[in-house]
Amino acid sequence: MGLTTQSTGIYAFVEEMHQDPNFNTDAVIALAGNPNTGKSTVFNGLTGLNQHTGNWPGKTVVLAKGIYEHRGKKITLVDLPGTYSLLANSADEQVARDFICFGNPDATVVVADATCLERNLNLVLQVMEITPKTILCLNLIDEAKRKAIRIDRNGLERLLGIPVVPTVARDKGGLAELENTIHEVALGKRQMNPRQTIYHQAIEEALRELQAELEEVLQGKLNSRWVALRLLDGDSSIIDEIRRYLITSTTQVGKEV
Ligand SMILES: Nc1nc2c(ncn2[C@@H]2O[C@H](COP(=O)(O)OP(=O)(O)O)[C@@H](O)[C@H]2O)c(=O)[nH]1
Ligand SMILES: [Mg+2]
Repeated sequence: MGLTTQSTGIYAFVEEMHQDPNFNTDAVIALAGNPNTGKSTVFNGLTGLNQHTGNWPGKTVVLAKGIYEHRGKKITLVDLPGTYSLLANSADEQVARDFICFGNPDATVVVADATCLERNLNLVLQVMEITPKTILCLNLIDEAKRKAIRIDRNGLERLLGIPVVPTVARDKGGLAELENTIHEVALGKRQMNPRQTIYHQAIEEALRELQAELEEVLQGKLNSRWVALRLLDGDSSIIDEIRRYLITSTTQVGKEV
């Protein structure tokens, strides 16, 4: 099956969301993370019963979106399928990737398991490569404590250059701070400066050349470094998706927030 935008229904989903007369939101937030990190617990903790579950158009991927209010702003959360990577080897990964890349979220929260941070950071770094508006929700802090794992939150924030919020989602611990952080990042009240992954010198040189050319074509619609990396990867599914996005984005996807 061709891995196309139509098959994942990204535009159908985003359009449907914005055209819904009841949809009245100030920011859309993507919730990503490895399976079993507590994503749905965070999602339920923030949105309560104010949510809707359905299948991603054209796929058997389950997707939930929900709304909550914070400091007078309506925030929409989209609970993406659990994924270990965004390199799109499966329908789940593709949906998560497409929403983060092409769905125009105002921020992306990556929920990570604090007991195995190293494995979870792979996805965090991939998301940071796509969007500077990335927040790390360090969940299962209670389990980490039980295993005598201590995480230097400030050190991690410094190293990654993104906000890090420790949570115990099952007890709603830290969710108030997560709401504040989402608000600041999504509404542009916090300066973001994510650390970039630096590749081998030859790759960095190729990236510089490609980026210079891409800037003109992309006109700020997509992150040029990320697109250049995908071109170097030669990942045809994402290249098709980027092409489709650039054609359709001018006519179809308009942000109304
Ligand atoms: N101990 C502990 N368990 C949690 C926490 N957050 C979620 N869980 C549990 O972890 C399991 C997976 O959570 P879920 O939200 O379904 O994860 P998802 O697959 O990422 O959506 C469930 O049994 C939750 O009750 C937490 O902060 N601490
Ligand atoms: Mg879940």
